[in-house]
Amino acid sequence: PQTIRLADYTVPSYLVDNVDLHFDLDASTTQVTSILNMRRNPKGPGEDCVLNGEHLQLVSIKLDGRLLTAAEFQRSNTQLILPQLPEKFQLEIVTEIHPDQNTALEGLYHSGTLVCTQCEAEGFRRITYYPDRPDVMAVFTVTITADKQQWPILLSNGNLQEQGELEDGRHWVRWHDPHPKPCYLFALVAGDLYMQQDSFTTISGRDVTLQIYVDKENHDKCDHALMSLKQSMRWDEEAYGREYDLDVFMIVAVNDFNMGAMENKGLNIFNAACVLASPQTATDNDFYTIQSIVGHEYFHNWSGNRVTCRDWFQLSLKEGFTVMRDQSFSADLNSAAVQRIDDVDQLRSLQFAEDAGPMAHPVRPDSYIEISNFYTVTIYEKGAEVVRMIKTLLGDEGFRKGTDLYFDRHDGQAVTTDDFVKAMEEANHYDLTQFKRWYTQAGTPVITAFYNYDAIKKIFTLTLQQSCPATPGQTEKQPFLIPVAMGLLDSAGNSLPLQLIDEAQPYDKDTRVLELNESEQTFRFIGVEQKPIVSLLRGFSAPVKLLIERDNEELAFLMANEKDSFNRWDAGQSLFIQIMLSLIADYQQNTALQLPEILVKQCAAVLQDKAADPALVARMLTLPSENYLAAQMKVADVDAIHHVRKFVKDSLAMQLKAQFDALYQQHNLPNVAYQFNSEHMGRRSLKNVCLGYLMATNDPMQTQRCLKQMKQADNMTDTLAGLRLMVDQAGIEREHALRAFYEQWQHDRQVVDKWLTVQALSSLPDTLIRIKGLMKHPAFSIKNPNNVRALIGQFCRNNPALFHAKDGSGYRFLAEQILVLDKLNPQVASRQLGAFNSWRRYDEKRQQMMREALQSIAQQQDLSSDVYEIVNKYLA
Ligand code: HT7
Ligand code: ZN
Repeated sequence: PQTIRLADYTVPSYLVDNVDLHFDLDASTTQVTSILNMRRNPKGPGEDCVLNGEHLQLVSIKLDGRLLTAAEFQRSNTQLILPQLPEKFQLEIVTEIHPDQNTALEGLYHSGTLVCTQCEAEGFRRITYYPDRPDVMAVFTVTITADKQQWPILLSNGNLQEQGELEDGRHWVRWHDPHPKPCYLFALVAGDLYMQQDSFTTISGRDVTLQIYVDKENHDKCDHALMSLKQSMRWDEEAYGREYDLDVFMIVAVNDFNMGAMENKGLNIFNAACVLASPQTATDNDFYTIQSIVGHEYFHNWSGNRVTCRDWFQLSLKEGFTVMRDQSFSADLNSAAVQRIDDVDQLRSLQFAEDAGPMAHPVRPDSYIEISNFYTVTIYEKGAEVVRMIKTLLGDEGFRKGTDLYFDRHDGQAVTTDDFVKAMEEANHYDLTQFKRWYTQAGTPVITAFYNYDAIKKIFTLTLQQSCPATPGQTEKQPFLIPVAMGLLDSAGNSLPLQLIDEAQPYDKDTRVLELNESEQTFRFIGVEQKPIVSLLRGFSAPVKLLIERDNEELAFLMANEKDSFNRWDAGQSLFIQIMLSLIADYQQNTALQLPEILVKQCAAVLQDKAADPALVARMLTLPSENYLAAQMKVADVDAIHHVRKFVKDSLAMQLKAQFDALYQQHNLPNVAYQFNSEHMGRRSLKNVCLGYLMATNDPMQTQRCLKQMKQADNMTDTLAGLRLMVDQAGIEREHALRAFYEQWQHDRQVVDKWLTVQALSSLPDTLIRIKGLMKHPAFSIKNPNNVRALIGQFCRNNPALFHAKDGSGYRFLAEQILVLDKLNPQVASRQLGAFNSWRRYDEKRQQMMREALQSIAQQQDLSSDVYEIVNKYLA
């Protein structure tokens, strides 16, 4: 496979003004006729017109109405090259494709009884020959002809223009999208679906029809997505001044989908798991995720569709910015503090690991082999942090000025991250030259903080040093511009002044953003009346690791007194980690474990804080994951981590049993009907965290309570929380609970996936054997990405103690599955490889077994470019 480099980018040689697509739909052979009105790009580099095309059967090509002979073009497995073309011309290309054989789920494919498309990033080339690159934007008109009984609903982008009946039981529709778009935003759906409709009046008074299409049995699970869509449309008007621009906005739910959802213009296609929700079948987390994904895809209408990417190296231009937008949306609609904690938790567990591993890449990568491998947490989540830092530096108003300029200046264009930054700079007269290193340098910067207090001069001196570890292909890093939001606290937890030594006026806020732009910088604060406790990176103002020496008492103080709720939570997490790492060292030296009293005291205080938001309390009481603890160690000791984490949980449970019990009862409201709102979600999450601790006491009464909760619950959040806890206890009650759950929910795909996941995450030693058994169960299909992620993916990523079993069985299992998957669906196969990302951080024996597993994959002939790229980068 070939490496594609940003440095080799050239503008397209030919442009497409408009395209007329005709689909004669048939599940086994669909004929696609594409009429392209094209012209030479005066700025283009080449004479030949190169069209991409893969897995296509070419039927005919006409140039300005004349049928071309085979001698007049060249064709390979991936391209169609037409030499000697006039300045302006029309091409008519007829191809045949086979949706029912398409297990890769790219291009046009079958999912159950419907047919749909997925074109991002490079799927359109599996439909017809076309310049499949985002900087070729065209106006699309799409005509679909299909059997009416089989596919009564025929959808594509834009507005419905015409439709009609044909004699042979077929019908046709024509869709027109007036907004020029790259072909990755093309979509088509044909199915026999239920449709729920609503409407939205935009800020300028235009009525937009909203439609959600789902399998008929899911007719009662559309309300939440529809509500989320309306919330998103209003929010984008209010927060960014962006209005919707077509007569209709459609969402279709499909069961077989490689990712979460896709922002095709006017016709979003969603993984069914990211749309369908009812209290009985979806957890609070599902409801929350659906709201944020519906928002994310809708926000792409401006950040991605109206203004798109020039090339795929600019992917974060749309993804990072849109994630940042969806995070703000969720924060505005729910709890901003909880949103920030969850976002950062995810970033630190997943993106920091990517940045520290063999696939580390900048937010704007320099090269790739397979672009599908770059839909990463770095592009999405770190990309969002980069945009967020721009907002922090410019302030809310300045940022809005920048986005207004960006959208207005580049509407209808395909642009770069540099264009985005330039709009921010010009709208604010602010130089972001150094800041742009966040786009080009990979790796997680480390800030080390030192401080000193001069009690006589009342001066507090803070020294910050920054460095960034080497990453593949980048050994030396230049200093970043890092916004460090900070504050100073006195011994009672009150804010101290933040006036710097060279400033004439006192600083008037409790938090100030320091701009760290050198390898080392010192900040002197004057008028500090007592020795302060410094709080750094409030709200996690930059995606960095912070090293600051604090003893347990100082962390406990911050946990109790810090003003910023993110940093309060973070201090608690640091306290857990500091204590757990020290217990791990004890365990490794066979020293008896003893839980420090301060941790029990702090957790008790959190449990007793009547004024606190239950959602925050739930997060304060949640221990860092085994994976995150592993990432804090030089050599990850799987067994010690597992043992110590369990020891801490069990000990807290035993010592604070009465408090957990009281809080469980306070927040368990069996007679109150389910509501999706922050208050109720928070109460449920806290109650279920308490139940988790109570189950750790091994008291049979708690097992009964857990079973009772499952039985009485009117919602999936409480049912599943109970089942999750039950599967960790061997015995007849566990088997009974699992069987009853499956019997009740076997007809619901999303719930069955949850049933697979709870079993994949079980800590019982026979889990892998059971997983292999479940793979033969009628509920599981290796061709369905959701099934694969729910069972194989969850086991390999989130059950570290068993995936990293000493005998290497987890590693061999994953390698075998990847080889099977690669033949069916390369994108899903290469994603699963991610479980080996940190393989070099384990002990020698495990490293050797993981190397062997990776080599067994690398040695296979005919690997997809997806798996080839990842496995070779891991082994390099
Ligand atoms: N922009 C969408 C990306 C996507 C995708 C990429 C590769 C293969 C399949 C895919 N399905 C969707 C989703 C988003 O970020 O909004
Ligand atoms: Zn996106």
